[in-house]
Amino acid sequence: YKNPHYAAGRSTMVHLFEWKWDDIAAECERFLGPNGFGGIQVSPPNENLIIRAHNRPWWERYQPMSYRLVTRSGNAQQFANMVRRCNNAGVRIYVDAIINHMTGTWNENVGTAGSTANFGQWHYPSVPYGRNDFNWPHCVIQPSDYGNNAVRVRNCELSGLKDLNQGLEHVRRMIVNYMNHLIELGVAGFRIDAAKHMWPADLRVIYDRLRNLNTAHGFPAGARPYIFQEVIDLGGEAVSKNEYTPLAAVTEFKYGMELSRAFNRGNQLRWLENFGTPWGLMASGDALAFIDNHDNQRGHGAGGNILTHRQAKQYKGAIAFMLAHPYGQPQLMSSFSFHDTEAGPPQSHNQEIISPSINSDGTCGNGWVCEHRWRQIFQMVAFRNVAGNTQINDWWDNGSNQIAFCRGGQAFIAFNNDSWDLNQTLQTCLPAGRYCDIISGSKSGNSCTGKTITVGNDGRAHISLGAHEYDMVLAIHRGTQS
Ligand code: LM2
Ligand code: CA
Repeated sequence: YKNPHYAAGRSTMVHLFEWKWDDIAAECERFLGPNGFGGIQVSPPNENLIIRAHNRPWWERYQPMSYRLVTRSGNAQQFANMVRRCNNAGVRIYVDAIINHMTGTWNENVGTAGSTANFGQWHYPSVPYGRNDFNWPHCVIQPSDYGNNAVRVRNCELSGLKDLNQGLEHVRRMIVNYMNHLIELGVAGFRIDAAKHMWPADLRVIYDRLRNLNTAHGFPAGARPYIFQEVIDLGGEAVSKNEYTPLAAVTEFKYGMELSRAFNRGNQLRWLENFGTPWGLMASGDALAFIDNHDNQRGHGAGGNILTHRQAKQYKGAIAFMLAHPYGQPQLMSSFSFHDTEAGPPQSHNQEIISPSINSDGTCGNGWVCEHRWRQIFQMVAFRNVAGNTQINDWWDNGSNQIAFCRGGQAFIAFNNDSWDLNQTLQTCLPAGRYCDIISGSKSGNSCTGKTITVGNDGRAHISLGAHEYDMVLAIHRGTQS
């Protein structure tokens, strides 16, 4: 469950938060496929409660009404069509699976597929679930439970969301049927929402009942779904990420926290030389690595001082480090802009999601940030693909916030997060020639729109990164020789 089964030569996934299925299909064909992206985490495709009282907040999608594939992102046919088109473009789809709970109690009780429920009776007829399918007697997780009571963290309600009992055969069967339906449609795996709130032994039973990935969608015979379990573990809690790594991959929240701290100048970049397990991170092969996610970019989840698109220069620095460093399976965040932390995606008067528009320079409009289309980010996706399985070598630092390293003989990157300029002749490990920096510009025909780096016969090149430049990174690789 730890292999994402990307198409050959691909290595990075992006979370297209709240995107519609038709728009994702188009994005696979026009941008993600051609630019070497490996996969997409999509918002929950199953029916959720419509919450008009909060003007359709993003978090209504974390309140399941049933496993019918109808949401504001689209219907079952549109979902199936998206998966097929993305797989054809070489881009895999991973589903955010909400299997810990159903909705909370609300006055409104109609879902996005038209289902109704009786919250007071724990009755969800469209699954169906009834009172006996939930943990009983019901209780609500208290903040102190996280420190000392794993049973309550697993068996009580997460902020009032009705807590399913995954120990029961009927509940397991409903969840497995839902996930197997998605596998049949061609998805490559799942994010397991709120995994901390479910028993590892129950999850193991569910995972083991999943079918192999669909060979008609290009997966090898016998391939198991990629599963990354959402467990927020920054240390000191009753539930540990180590209980989940024996099952499948796990979200490594410490990763983005530490890189955000470093690129915020709360820690010197030179210390990143041994970034990984010495920092308390889980083993590389177990980790989904990311800077921000849909929760902590708006103060939900673990929160903390996480870098986002709003602090663009530092953020692009942290993302470049993530994509240049071999640790984990990296995931990018792609956001809509917001001021109100509850606000849902851009919507029309009748509360339909408004599609992103694509500007002539390739960036997005209509309220969508599309970090994945920023030149400094998507060209680093190609960098990671070119770097492949190489490790870090020829690490250089100035004893402070200027660092550089090679990925085998494939790629080279330098960072300057100091308040003075970087001007150094450094080993790039690349064959002699002229290379285009993919941060200040791109390769265009046989020339560069940004900096050109000349590598000598000894592999060395003069590298300059001014403290006040637009970006703090310089990156070249074998694919950018001009
Ligand atoms: C997750 N991971 O474990 C998601 O990443 C996170 O976004 C989800 O919370 C959470 N688990 C449940 O799936 C979000 C949001 C919460 C919101 C829930 C449910 O962060 O604030 O809670 O979705 O929509 C909302 C209200 C809360 C209310 C609750 C129950 O904010 O005040 O509690 O619904 O109706 C009474
Ligand atoms: Ca639970």
